[in-house]
Amino acid sequence: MKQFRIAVIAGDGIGKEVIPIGKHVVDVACEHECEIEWVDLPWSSDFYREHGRMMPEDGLVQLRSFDSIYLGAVGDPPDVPDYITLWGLLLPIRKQFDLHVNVRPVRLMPGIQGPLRNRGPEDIDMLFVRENTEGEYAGAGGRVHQGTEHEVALQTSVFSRFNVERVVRYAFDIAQRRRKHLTSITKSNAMQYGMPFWDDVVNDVAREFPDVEVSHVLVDAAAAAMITKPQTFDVVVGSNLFADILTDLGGALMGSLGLPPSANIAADPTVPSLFEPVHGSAPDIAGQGIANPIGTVWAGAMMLDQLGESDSASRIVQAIEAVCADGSVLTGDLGGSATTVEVGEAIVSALRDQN
Ligand code: GGG
Repeated sequence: MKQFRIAVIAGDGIGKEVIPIGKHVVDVACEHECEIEWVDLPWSSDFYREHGRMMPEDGLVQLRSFDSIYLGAVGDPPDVPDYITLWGLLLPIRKQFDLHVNVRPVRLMPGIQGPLRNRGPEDIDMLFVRENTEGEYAGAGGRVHQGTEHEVALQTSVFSRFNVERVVRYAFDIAQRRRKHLTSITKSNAMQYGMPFWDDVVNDVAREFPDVEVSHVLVDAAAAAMITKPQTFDVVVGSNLFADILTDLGGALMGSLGLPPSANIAADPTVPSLFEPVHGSAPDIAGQGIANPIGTVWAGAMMLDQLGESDSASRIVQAIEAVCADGSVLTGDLGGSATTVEVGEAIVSALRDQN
């Protein structure tokens, strides 16, 4: 039986409530296939309050030895500023481990009432590939004359050919195995250096994939088209910030931001990849036991898939589909009244029903 060691960072807010559900579902899904040693790491805003940092000094060294990282959510505003929580934990992991792409499915699940009139699961089935280590999140910039009326802040986007090329190639490769259409998100009309460069790289890589049709769409137009003609999107590739924003819109199209998962994939397969729900810590509902655990459970399925346990991964996604289609055990964000734990139990029982 295969054995995996997984680092668990439940983090803040609802992360602490949804992660135990995800772990349990993953354990049940692969109970005859693999054995998982979960190692819980208390790295969070509470850890920051106690130690003045989001993770220990050797945190990244500790993480390196795991097969995967399973993360809930980070953020505890206004007590701890969001830039502290993100730059103290999630972003250093993405950068240090070269988690070059962030794969985010946007699917309307059968049985879920999305916000768009007359649109069903056949209309909303996209896969976002988000550039994940540079772009607008490169961390290049600074503040000068701080605290004076002459204060200036610079936040510089960074696009390197090496990185954009491999991210775009990753997206083309997936598009080739799906409906053979790739939408590249741009803003080359207003951002006259980085974005025409991005478009050039997409066009260069496109020559390796002649069977994949490519559309270049301005980010603002893409946001509108995701609402007015979502069926035109198959695989979508975008910069770090653009794809982050559009995938929150994607979560809304799915009916709730509690549903979408994400996989931060390491370029080097010997380095752990990181799996997390798209949503954040949701302080407004934290501690009430009502958070939707589906995004986290689905992220667990993406983790199993990346670890080579694709049957168990598919079974989890099927169980999620069954719970959504049934519709009787859903959390409040999806119009139901079930608790986080009850949705987890429903997914486990759907898994058991497959046997
Ligand atoms: N699920 C992890 C989490 O808390 N995400 C919220 C967030 O703000 N993430 C930043 C990002 O993905 O760029």
